[in-house]
Amino acid sequence: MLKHFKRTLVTAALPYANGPVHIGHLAGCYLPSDIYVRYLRSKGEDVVFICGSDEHGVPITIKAKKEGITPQQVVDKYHKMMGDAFRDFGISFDIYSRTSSKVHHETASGFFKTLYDKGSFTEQVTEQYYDEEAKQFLADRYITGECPKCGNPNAYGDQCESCGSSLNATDLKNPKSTLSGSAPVLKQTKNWFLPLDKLQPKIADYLSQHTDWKTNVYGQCKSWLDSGDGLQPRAMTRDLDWGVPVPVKGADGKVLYVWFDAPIGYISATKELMPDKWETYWKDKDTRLIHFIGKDNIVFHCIIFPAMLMEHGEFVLADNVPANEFLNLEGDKISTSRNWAVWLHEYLIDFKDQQDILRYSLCANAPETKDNDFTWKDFQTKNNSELGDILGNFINRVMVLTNKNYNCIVPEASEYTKADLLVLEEMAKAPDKISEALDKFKFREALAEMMNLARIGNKYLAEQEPWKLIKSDEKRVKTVMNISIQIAANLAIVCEPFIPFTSKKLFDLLNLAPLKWRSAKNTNNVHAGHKISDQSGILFSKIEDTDIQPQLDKLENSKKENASSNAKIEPAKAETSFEEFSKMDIRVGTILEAERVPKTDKLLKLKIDTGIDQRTVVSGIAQWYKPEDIIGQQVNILVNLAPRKIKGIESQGMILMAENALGELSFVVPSKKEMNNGSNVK
Ligand code: B3M
Ligand code: ZN
Repeated sequence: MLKHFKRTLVTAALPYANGPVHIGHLAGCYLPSDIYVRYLRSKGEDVVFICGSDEHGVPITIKAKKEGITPQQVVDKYHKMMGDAFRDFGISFDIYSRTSSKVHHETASGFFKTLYDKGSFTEQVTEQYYDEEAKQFLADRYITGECPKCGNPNAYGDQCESCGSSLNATDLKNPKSTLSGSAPVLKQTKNWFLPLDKLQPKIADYLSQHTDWKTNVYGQCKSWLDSGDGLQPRAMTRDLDWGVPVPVKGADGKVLYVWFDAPIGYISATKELMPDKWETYWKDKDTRLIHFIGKDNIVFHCIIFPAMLMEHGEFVLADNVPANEFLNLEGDKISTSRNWAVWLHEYLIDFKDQQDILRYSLCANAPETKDNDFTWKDFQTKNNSELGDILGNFINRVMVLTNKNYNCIVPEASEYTKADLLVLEEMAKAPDKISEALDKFKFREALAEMMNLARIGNKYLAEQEPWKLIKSDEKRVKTVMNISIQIAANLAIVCEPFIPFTSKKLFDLLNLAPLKWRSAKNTNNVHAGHKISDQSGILFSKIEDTDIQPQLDKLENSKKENASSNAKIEPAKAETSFEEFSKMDIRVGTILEAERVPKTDKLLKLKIDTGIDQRTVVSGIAQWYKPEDIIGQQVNILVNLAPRKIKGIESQGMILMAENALGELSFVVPSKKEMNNGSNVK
């Protein structure tokens, strides 16, 4: 049963400002939160939507090192880029703040101080990993090793992204510094710990009130609480120089753990947005707090942050944490470092003003209950067969018929037939069906219900055939068109949370000011006599194979680049002598004839002028060169290699080829043309 709250505070995970935004971010967290908030706004609820960049922590300093710039330059660059991408995709945050802001530093610092003064922390000198080469403690992502829980060999010092466990660096097996690659040493240092072990009963109690959470979220939380020794104390400070300084004596050179300060960023951003009213949103128990996140952030939002808030005592706790699973891309994990991603800013260059296609296809494929895959083929299908053929087609028919028959004036309906009453009833039911799904964070289902209304409209038109009836029963056509226009208007309302750009176009086509959710139950939002636009109603144009091929090519390139940059350069072979080398007789030659060796994929039979003679060589280059393209090609050929039979052909020598990491072959040729056949290579 949904409890009623006076207001809703929606947060979307603060993304690290260390790279541009990709479709995985959008599908996992920002799109569902935006849909939800737009829906609540449309219902006229009091809702605030908070986000911003997470600008602290090791992900930022690692990126700075990689790019050869300062952490501040990193966050300035990406904060702007990310904010722009979210805005361009219609992610309607009320504020997109950042954790390097003054308000945030003060808020996070103050929060820590409050807990410190209450005695919430235990001060402990522990042994932490230290990199002697880099002269630095190795917190969080500065250290990797084998996860003690699932065996993932690349777990971080604070978390395993494979199984979601939160870890302490000293839990890792075979730890390695990501700074120098060396094995770290242990060194003593003082930090402040949140005794999660002691707080476990309170946290367990909190979670037990939320058995209604998504099963993937509740299940994860439950398994931490129930596993082995239960929750463990966790350091809330770090020996690092980038972050919010620890505001107590004896903490020089230490900053707050990024997962301590980042969620407080939600509070700081609310403060910045509403300096006078923020407390109502965070402290009044009539606030419903909802965190939208990806699954790797569950432990921090469902256990650690609530524990911090409980210790503080003044704040409301999350009422729900609808975390999504991960989105893959063309069957492979999205990865920034491998450039295996669709970047939002790049998408908008190739698909200008087409945000809604991506919003639609990501929502239809949202990784709601399990990881899911985005493919360009599916993107094309979603556009062509759903947005275009169903929604677009319906709207276009409505616009064209109204323009043609009634000069854009909405005709009057007269008596309703059974079919009319039925369609009106179905139309009025649509918003509740969508609401029901959205209230449960079932975005895919909600989207399908939205599209279903367009289907209903299409079916109605197809059955009533106003284009035929116009000759025999003009009065009837008026009723049919009136009803169809009502469906179009209601579609404009209910599609707004999902595809807001299209909704806006639709209202413009209907020449209506945007209507709110409750109006979608009405069956007469557009009155007879109202003039709609005479513009074409084509909302979505076809996406051709040639439109998506460049995207697939881009990914193929990433794959190639990765293969070559990851390629192991073979170590040098054992030393040889000049005498040994001089035994090789290598000459410049020219290919005179070339043909495929039948029944093989790789082999070409070549006739080569070596300057000494003309001879036959069988060479494995057919994948890379067509016979007709290489007649006249100069080559280097080892002429004194003992003859060998290959596929029944005697091969008298060997062509020298360069081979790259992908196994691609290329001729090695003299760089000046004047090298006659027979010239020595030495
Ligand atoms: N920056 C992790 C992430 O970007 C982290 C989220 C913080 S939410 C308070 O996935
Ligand atoms: Zn693990």
